[in-house]
Amino acid sequence: MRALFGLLESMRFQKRGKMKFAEALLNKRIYLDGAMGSALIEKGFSTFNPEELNITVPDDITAIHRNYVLSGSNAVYTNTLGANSLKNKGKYTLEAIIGAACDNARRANPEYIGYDCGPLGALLYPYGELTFEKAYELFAEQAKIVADKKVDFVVIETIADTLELKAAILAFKENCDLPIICSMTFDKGGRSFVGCSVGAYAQIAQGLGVDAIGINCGSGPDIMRENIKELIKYARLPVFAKPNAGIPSYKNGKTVYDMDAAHFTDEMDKIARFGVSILGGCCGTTYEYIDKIVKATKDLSFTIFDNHVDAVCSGRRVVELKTPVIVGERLNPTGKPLLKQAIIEDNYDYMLNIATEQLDAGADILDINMGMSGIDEREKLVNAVIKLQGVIDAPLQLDSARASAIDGALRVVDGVPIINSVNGEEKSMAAIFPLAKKYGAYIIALCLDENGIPDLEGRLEIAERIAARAREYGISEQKLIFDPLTLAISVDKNNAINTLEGVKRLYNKGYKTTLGLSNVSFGLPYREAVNATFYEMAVHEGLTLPIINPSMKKGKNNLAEKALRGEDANCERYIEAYSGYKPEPIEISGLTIEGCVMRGLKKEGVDVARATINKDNYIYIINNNIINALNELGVLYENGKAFLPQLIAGAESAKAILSYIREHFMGEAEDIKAVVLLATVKGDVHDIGKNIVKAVLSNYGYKIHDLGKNVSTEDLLHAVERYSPQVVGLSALMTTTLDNMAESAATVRALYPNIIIMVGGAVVSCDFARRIGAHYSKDAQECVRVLDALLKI
Ligand code: B12
Repeated sequence: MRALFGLLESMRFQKRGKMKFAEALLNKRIYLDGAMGSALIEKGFSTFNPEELNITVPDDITAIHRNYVLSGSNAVYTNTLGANSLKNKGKYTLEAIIGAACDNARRANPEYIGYDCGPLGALLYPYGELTFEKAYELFAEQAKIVADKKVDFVVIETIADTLELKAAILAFKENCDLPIICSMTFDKGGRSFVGCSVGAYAQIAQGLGVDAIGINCGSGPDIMRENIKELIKYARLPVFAKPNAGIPSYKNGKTVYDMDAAHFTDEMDKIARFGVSILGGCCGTTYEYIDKIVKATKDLSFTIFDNHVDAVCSGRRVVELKTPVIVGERLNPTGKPLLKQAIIEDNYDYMLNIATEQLDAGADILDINMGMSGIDEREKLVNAVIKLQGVIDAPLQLDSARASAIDGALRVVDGVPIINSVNGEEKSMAAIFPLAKKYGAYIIALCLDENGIPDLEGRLEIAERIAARAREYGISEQKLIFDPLTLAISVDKNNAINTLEGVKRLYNKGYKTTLGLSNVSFGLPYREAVNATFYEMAVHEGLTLPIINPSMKKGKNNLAEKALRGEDANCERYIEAYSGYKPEPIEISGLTIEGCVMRGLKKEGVDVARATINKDNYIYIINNNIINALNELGVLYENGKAFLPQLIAGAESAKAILSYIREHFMGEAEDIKAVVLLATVKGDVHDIGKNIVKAVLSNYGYKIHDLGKNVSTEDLLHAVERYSPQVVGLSALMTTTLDNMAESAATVRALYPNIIIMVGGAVVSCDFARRIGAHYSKDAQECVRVLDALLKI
C-alpha cells in the first residue's frame, strides 16, 4: 500500500514541472524546515541513532516532514544528519538508511528535498586525528549513494571547521550532480569552536562554488543576527539563517529552549529584512515556529547578494587585497641549504620558525615553495601546507612550477589561497586555470610567455591575453594578480622604471599587481637599501602584493632612488658609495649581538640579528661579535664567574643567531670544488665552530657531509668509505679531546694517504696539527683559503 502511495506521489511530483532548485534559490523565498530532533523527542523517540528510525518507523519520519510542509516549508532536509560510516555502527547499511530517508521525505511531498549532511563527529588534523582524505572519503561515500536518490539539493550543515566543509563540498561536487547549500555554526563573536571566522567561511564556500551560504544552530536568531550581517558583507549568493529556538537549558529531564515561536518570529523578521531569502529553524524549533515565520515574512522582499570582497583567507583570517599586502618570500629553498635539509628531513618545526618569524615581522600572506631536485615536490608541498596551516593562521601562496604540486596543495589548503603562478604560455594556462576555477583560488600571472620576457609593451599585451583566456575559463579579472616582472638595474638602468610604469598602467586598468622586489638589486652592494627604496616607489604606483623579506627595514635611500630612476649610469655613484659598506653599530633598543649571547638571550638575539645583520656584514659579525662573546663567556666560566647554565644559554643564543645567518645569507654554490667530511672528535660536544666551518665551506663550493659531534674514529672511517671525501676536517675544543683528534687523524692518514686532513678548534695549534700530520686553520675563512691552495683551485 505504501509503495502505491509513493508511486502516486512521485508521479505528481514529476508532473508539476517545478522550477529547479538552483533556479528557485535565485527567484523565490525558500522556507526550510524546523528541527527533526525536537520532533522525534516530542514523539517519544530516542535521538541516540535517529538515522535508523528512517527504517524502523518510516511513517513517523514522513509525518514529521509532512507537518513541516503543511506549516509552509517548501524545502525539507532528509533525516540523515549523522548518516556517515564513522557514526553508523548499527545493523543497517548506509545505503539502506539514506535510501529510506529520501523515500520518507519524498512521501511527504515537499516542493524540494535536501539531502542533509552533517559533521562527521570526529575532528580533522590538527584538532583531531582525521586526515583530509579520510574525511573526503566519508563524505564521498554518502554522495555516491545520494547521486541517484532523486533529491533536489544537498545541504552540508552544522559544520565548525572550514577544512571539513571543504572536504564535504569537494566530495559532493565530485561524486554527484546536485546543487549544494551549506551552513556553519558560530558563536556570539563570529567564530566557530575551532576558531573559523564567518568571513573566511564565506570566501571558502563561495570559492568552491556552492549555491547558497547560511548559518545554522549555535544560537537563537537574536545572537545570530550579527553573524548573518557579517556573512552578508561577503555574500554573492542567496543567504540563509536556521537558528535555534534561543538558548537551551535542562529542566525536568528535558532540554528546553528559551525563545517561544512569537519571539523567534520577531527576531527572524529582523533577519529577513536584511534581505535574507532562505529561512528555517534548528534545535528547539517546531511546526509552529515555521508556520509563524512563513506568515510574518512571506510578503517581504529579499536580495540575492552580490558583495564581492577581494580577499584571500585561511580558515581563521581574511586578508583583503588592498595595497600593500605583504607576502613573505622566505619559505623557499633556493640558496638556503638549511631549509633544503629541513625539507628533505620533513623538519616542519624549522619551517614553522621561518613562517612565524615572517609573520612577526609583518607578513600578511606566506609564499610556500618546496621546489628542489631529488624530492617528490607534490608530497612535500602538500605536507608542508597541512603542517603549517595547523599552527599559523595566515593565508598561503602556493608556489610551484609543477601543476601537480599546486593541485595537491590546493586540495588540502584551508582557505582561499593564491597560486604562484601562471604565465602567458598556453600550456601553463591550460594547466592552471581549471585548478584555479575549481578551488576558487587567486592567481599570480607572470607577464612572460614561451618567447621569454618582452619589453614593457609586450608584457602588458601578455597581461591582456592572460586576462582574456582566464575569462574563457570562467575566471574573472578580480582573481588575477599581474606580475610585470622585476629585472636587475645592474643589467639595464631602465629596468626598474619600466617595471614601475607597468605597475602603474596595470593599476590604472583596475588590475592587481605583484612584484618579487629583491631581484631589482641583484649584483649591487647594500641590496637592502635598493630593495626598500624600490618597495616604496612600487607601492606609490599602486603595487598590491609586494613579495619581500618582511624583516627588511623600510624607507627610501636617495642614491638608490636615483639608480632606480635610471639617473645613475651603471649604478656608478651607488656602487662607489656602498661597495665595502659596513652597517651601523649593531644595536637595537639597547641590545647588542654580544650582549644577547653573553646573557643567553635567544629570541632577542635573533631579533637583533634580523634588524642589523645583512649580506655585507655577516662574516664580520660571526668573527667579531659572536665568537668574541663566546670567548668572553669562556673566560668568565674559567674564572668561576659564570657557570654551566650560562654557558649553555650563551651557546643556544649563539646557535640561534648563526642559524638565522646561515638561513638568510649563506647559500650553497652550484659547482662542487671537493667533498669534505666534518666531525667534532670523540668526547667533545662543542660543535658551534665546526658548524660555522661547514656553512662557510658550503658557501664557497665545498660539498659537506657533517658527521656531527662526539664522533669516534670508527664512525669516521665508515663515513670515509661511504663518501670518498678529498678532505676530512676535525674539530676539538678541549685539551682532553686532543688525543682523540690525533688518533682519528693518524688512522685516516695511514689508510687514506691522499686525503687532506684539516684540524681546528680553540685548543688546536698549528704546531699540534703539524705533529699529527694535518693542516691547520684558525678560523673558517682561513680554512677556505688553505683548502683552495692545497687543492690548487
Ligand atoms: C659554548 C661552550 C660550550 C657549550 C657547547 C655548545 C655547542 N653545541 O657547541 C656547552 C655549554 C654545551 C659546553 C659544554 C662544556 N664545556 Co664548553 N665552552 C663553550 C665556549 C664558551 C665557547 C665555544 C665556542 O662555541 N666558541 C665559538 C666557536 C665559533 O669557536 P671555535 O669552536 O673555536 O671555532 C672556530 C675556530 O676554532 C675554527 N674551527 C673550529 N673547528 C674547526 C675545525 C676545522 C677543521 C677547522 C679548519 C677550523 C675549526 O673555526 C671556528 C670558526 O671561526 C668555550 C669557551 C671558548 N672560549 O672556547 C667553552 C669551553 C670550550 N668549554 C669548556 C668545558 C670545560 C666544557 C665542559 C666540560 C663543561 C662541563 N663542566 O660540563 C662541557 C664539555 C662537554 C663535552 N664533553 O664536550 C672549556 C674547555 C677547557 C679546555 N681547554 O679543555 C672551555 C674552553 C671553557 C673554559 N674556559 O673553561 N661548552
